[in-house]
Parts: sequence; C-alpha cells; structure tokens
Amino acid sequence: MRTQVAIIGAGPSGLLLSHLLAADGVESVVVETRTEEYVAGRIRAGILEQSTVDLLREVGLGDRLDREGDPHRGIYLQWPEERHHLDFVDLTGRSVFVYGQTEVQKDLVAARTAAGQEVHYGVSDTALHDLDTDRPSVTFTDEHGVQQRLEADVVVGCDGSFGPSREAVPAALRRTWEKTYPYSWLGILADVAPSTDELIYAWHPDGFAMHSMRSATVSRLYLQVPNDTKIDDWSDDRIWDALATRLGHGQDGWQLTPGPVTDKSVLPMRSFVQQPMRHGRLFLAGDAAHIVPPTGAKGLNLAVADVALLAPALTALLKGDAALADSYSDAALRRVWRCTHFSWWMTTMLHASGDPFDEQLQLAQLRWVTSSEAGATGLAENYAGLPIGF
Ligand code: RFL
Ligand code: PHB
Repeated sequence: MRTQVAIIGAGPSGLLLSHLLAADGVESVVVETRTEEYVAGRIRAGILEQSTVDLLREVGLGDRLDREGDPHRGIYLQWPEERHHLDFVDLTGRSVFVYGQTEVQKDLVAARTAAGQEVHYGVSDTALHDLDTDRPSVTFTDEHGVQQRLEADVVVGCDGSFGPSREAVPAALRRTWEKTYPYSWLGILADVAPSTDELIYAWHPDGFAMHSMRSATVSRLYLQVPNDTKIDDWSDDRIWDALATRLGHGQDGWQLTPGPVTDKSVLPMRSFVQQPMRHGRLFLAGDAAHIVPPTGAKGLNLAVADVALLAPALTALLKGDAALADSYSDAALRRVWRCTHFSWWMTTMLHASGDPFDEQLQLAQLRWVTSSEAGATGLAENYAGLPIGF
C-alpha cells in the first residue's frame, strides 16, 4: 500500500488530521488497533474551547455541534460556604461548549466515511520504519491477520499515550518531562438531569469534586480519590454521598439530584511532554506527544490545535516547502507548555494534598481568582482557550 500521509490512531487527532488533509487534496490512510465501536464509545472529554468549535465549524463539522452542543458562558468555582461564577464571555469575549468527545468522534467518523477515507481498524503489531528517510513506512497486521506495509511520504503518530510513535524517536534525540499526581479521579456518568446550568469545580477538605454534564438528561461527575482506589469500594450511594458533601448539597438551598449510574471508572492524573514533536518524516500530535490532567479541560483541545497547525505544514511539505513543517514542533510546544502549566495550576489549586499550608495557599488563590478581575481574566483566558496559532 502507498499513500501520502500514514496516520497511526483513529482518535480525534488522527481522524481530524485526515479530514483537514483531504480538504487540502492530500491523501492519507489511518490505522487503528481498536474497533470503530470501541473508539466511538470511549467516554472522555466534555468541553470544547472556542477555537476548537470555530475550527470544527470552518471544516464542515459544526452542524450537529451547533444543534446539540450547549454553549456555556463560564464555570462555577467553589469552596465550603462560597460559590462564585466566572463569566468567560464578559471577561474575554470567548465561551466554551459542552459537547462530548464521543460526539466529536461520531461526527468525524461520519464525515470520513462519507468521503471514503481508508481506515484500518483492529490492526496489531504497528511498527514505524525508515523515519529519517523520505520513504518512511508503517507495518501492521490487519484485522484478517494479514501482514501489511504502508509506504508514505510522511508518518504521523496520533496514537495517544500508549502508542508506539513517541518511542520511535531515537532516545538520544528526545526529551521527556513527566509528573504523576498523588491522586486520581473517580468519574461517573449518570442518567439524571444536571443539578447545575454550568460546570462546578469544587475545592473541599475531603478532596476535589466536579459536576459536569453531557446533555439535558445526562450528568458527568468526578471525585478526587487516592491513587490506589478500587472501584468496587465505591458503591453508587457512597459516591453520591461524597459528591453531595463536597459539592455543597443544601448550601444556600442548592440540591444535588442523584440518579442511575451508567458508567464508573478511576482515572490517573498525569502531566507529560515529549519534545521535539518531529523526527525526520515522523510528526507527533495530541496525546502521543503530551498528556495533561483533565482539570483544565485541555487534552482534546490541544490535540485539535496540534493538527490545525500540522495539516497546512504537511500540505506545504509535500509540495516542496518545508518551512512550516520545520517550525511545527516549536510552534505546537508553545501552546502545549502553556496548557501544561494551566492544567497543573488548576489541578494543584483544587485538589487536597493533605498539607495544611497548601490548603491555605489554595484558598488564598481561589479568593483572588474569584474576586479580582485580573485573576479571573487569567483563568478565563486559559480555560476558554487561546487562539489557534498562539
Ligand atoms: P486518543 O483519543 O487516545 O486516540 C489515540 C488512538 O490511537 C490508537 N492507538 C493505536 N493505533 C494503531 N496502532 C497502535 N499501536 C496504537 N496504539 C494506540 C488508540 O486506540 C486510540 O484510538 O488520542 P488523541 O486523538 O490525541 O486525542 C486526545 C484526547 O482523547 C484526550 O486528550 C482527551 O480525551 C483528554 N480529556 C479532555 N480533554 C479536553 O480537551 N477536555 C476535557 O474536558 C477532557 N476531559 C479527558 C477528559 C480525558 C479523560 N480520560 C479518560 C483520559 C476526561 C477524561 C476522563
Ligand atoms: C467532562 O465533562 O468530562 C470534563 C469537563 C471538564 C473537565 C474535565 C472533564 O475539566
């Protein structure tokens, strides 16, 4: 097989890249280890920033998002006895959308299927070859057990945090930074109308809690839990009780309405960056190059920002102009490090560490962010998202 761009991974970064390249007349083939149904069903991100929404609209992926997505003006930040609303529209002129990653994935699959995009699901043994030549290739075993070699002009690793692409950069040429946080999130999806109009991020001495949502009838909630937490130790009642305490049920008459839990999982919290995001004819995008803890709602948005830079860079490279491809890694990493800092800052401001000194600093920071326009604007600017190309 031969194509112009071999894309490893059919998550949001891989499929959106194939979509943007096709719009520029560049051909690609995508290979993915999981099944189409598995990738579409994974419950992940819920918040799209303004520049992500603008890009999806521009490339014809905004119709259902505009019909079914829920624009939010801001978020609530709270700690015991106090809840404050931060209005991003007033502060920055930009807003965010509640539209699940599962929905973005469905829209991408529908668009790529309609366009006849070649995607090989259910592959195994993915390996990358000859990346420092101009004839790189990807080998894999296809869903029928047949060995395949996909030759390309360029290979793009969109294979998330566990894929092989990032390690295909020679160890001597890559640098990584990693931080594992001493807590995890227990996330639930529940068939109940959200008890809030916009997301609540709650600091509490027992640990962080968050109330998010997916639609008018589906709520998504999270609790900070220790890293070794076993999901079986958390009955639905225990989860709802902890959420009620940490989110302030009864405070100023606010009520948390519990409902049937349809999904429950524990998620580790990690920051990770690998640079450069390019080696020869291999480019990295999305979680393959960087991971942020979910507190800043940045992971999916960063993946979109990467491919928005990468698609025109590859199109130009294939026509003989290497300037954008040569600057891709530095340009992408500028935003990556900004979002890595923001996600770390939100995480460390809101999660209980067990240290009484940290606790006082967190409360001082929260009071400043919710009472000073300068503090609030800093958070809003980062949360609602910097322009593509920042
Ligand atoms: P993905 O989505 O992980 O897709 C990578 C794909 O590569 C495939 N793959 C391979 N394919 C072929 N050969 C191999 N050897 C392969 N190895 C792996 C995988 O099967 C997979 O399909 O990465 P991508 O496309 O870069 O997208 C990144 C986003 O998925 C991720 O950053 C977000 O989900 C992070 N995230 C959030 N981001 C936000 O912007 N806003 C949020 O509100 C938000 N909330 C979250 C989140 C992530 C979460 N979890 C579970 C990690 C909430 C949660 C709970
Ligand atoms: C979600 O709805 O899953 C979500 C929202 C905001 C975050 C993280 C996750 O910061």
